[in-house]
Amino acid sequence: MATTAAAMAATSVVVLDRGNNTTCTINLHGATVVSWRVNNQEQLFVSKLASFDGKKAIRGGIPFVFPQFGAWSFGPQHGFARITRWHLERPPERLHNGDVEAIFSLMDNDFTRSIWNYQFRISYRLILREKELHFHIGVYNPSKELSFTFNMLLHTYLKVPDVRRCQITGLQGCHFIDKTRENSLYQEGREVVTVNEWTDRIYQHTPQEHVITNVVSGRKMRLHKYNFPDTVIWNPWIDRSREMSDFGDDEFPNMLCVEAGNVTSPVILLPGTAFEASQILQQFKCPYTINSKNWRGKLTAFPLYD
Ligand code: TA6
Repeated sequence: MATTAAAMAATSVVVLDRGNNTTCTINLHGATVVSWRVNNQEQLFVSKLASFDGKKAIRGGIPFVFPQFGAWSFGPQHGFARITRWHLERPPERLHNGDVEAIFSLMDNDFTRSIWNYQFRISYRLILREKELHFHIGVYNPSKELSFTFNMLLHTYLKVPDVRRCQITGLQGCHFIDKTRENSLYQEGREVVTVNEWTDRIYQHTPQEHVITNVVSGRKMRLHKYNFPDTVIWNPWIDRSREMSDFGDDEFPNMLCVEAGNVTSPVILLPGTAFEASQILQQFKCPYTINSKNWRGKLTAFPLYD
């Protein structure tokens, strides 16, 4: 029986269910996380015009950018990983502590080699915890002779009630490439970064942690990253929204991209070696507003690991 597009689409979705209306849904198309619900509250933004045709990148959730960030003379913008079907290496499994884990993988194939003629293997392990989502990534170079270089980034679309009320910590003093001003280089002077216009910045050598305030229902999101030296902040505002057919003109106030990645310093992977990186998203409630004098040190009061 021919697999209908709908059946294909249906079988393209993997759900991690931790109970208590806490779930994470991954589309095998790009291994794109398309939903993360904590106690039935969606944490990620997916455009109402997003395409799920198994060809175009999904507009929202967490697309996986590899091996190129941005425009690419050899292939699609942001690489091929987000528009390629991944393999479900290990189906969702409940761990002893109640968390749920699944592993996805992507290897080179005729399509990827037609664009980027290297052997590679990526393993992408997702762990759904009570209020956290963990991402552990391994990139392996199985070649005996050839090294390759790559960018990698998790293009996280956070769902927010009003992006103008969000604040992002951990960028003060960092240099950034401003793609809204001819890619000129600047240094961030603000203790907390806010977004009130078209914003498209590549912050370099950022600290391991950012806290984003006023995400879903006024809570905070902590992004903890390892081996991802850069942080991209993006909101298309109205002008760029109109340029995207898979993004509603009125949707920009409800999303904020905070993207951990290797952008300005590509990774060089020697033959037979591997590279690892990880990200943890933690949703939490904290009585302290970032401006209140006594927040310092309070935001780290929430242990990442029990
Ligand atoms: O990550 C920010 C960015 O590079 C922006 O420049 C903008 O282009 C965005 O990604 C979306 O890119 P896409 O290829 O998904 O339209």
